Amino acid sequence: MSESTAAPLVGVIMGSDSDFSVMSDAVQALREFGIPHEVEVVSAHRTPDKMVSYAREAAARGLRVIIAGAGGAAHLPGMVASMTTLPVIGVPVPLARLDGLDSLLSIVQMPGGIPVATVSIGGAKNAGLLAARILGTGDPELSARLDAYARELTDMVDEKNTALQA
Ligand code: RP5
Repeated sequence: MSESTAAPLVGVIMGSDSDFSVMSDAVQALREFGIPHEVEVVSAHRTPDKMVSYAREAAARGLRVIIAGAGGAAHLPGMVASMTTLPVIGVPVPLARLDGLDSLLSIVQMPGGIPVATVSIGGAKNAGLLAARILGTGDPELSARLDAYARELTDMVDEKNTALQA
């Protein structure tokens, strides 16, 4: 399956194009694993109708995971999670004020029943990798590549330890 022509499995959305410098790490991770994805600005506050239709139509369009990043009053991930049963991964985007703590607390403190898997402040890379792991549960070939990636990380630490001993 070609990443560029296949229907997207992961939707990467963000509250503003100003979030893309952070959210691009999620896109990069998805690219590395050849996972078909789409990227779009969807704002809970500036485009509320679009947010509703995006969330409600996502599963029927074939998306399997949504990664939603927002900063400040970061309502996007939680609102999207309230309108779909797809797994939603929230990325707290750090803004100039409050260093992203406001974004983190806005996303992580969801009421019981509406889960959002929240990564660290600015942790879009892990959001992409978590989406890959979710998809990997039903895709042995992708799962094997995730195993290989984990081994690469181990090898890198081993090499650094070898260098420290030299
Ligand atoms: C949030 O407001 C967005 O997710 C963004 O992090 C923040 C600021 O948006 P801009 O004013 O830069 O467009 O909704």
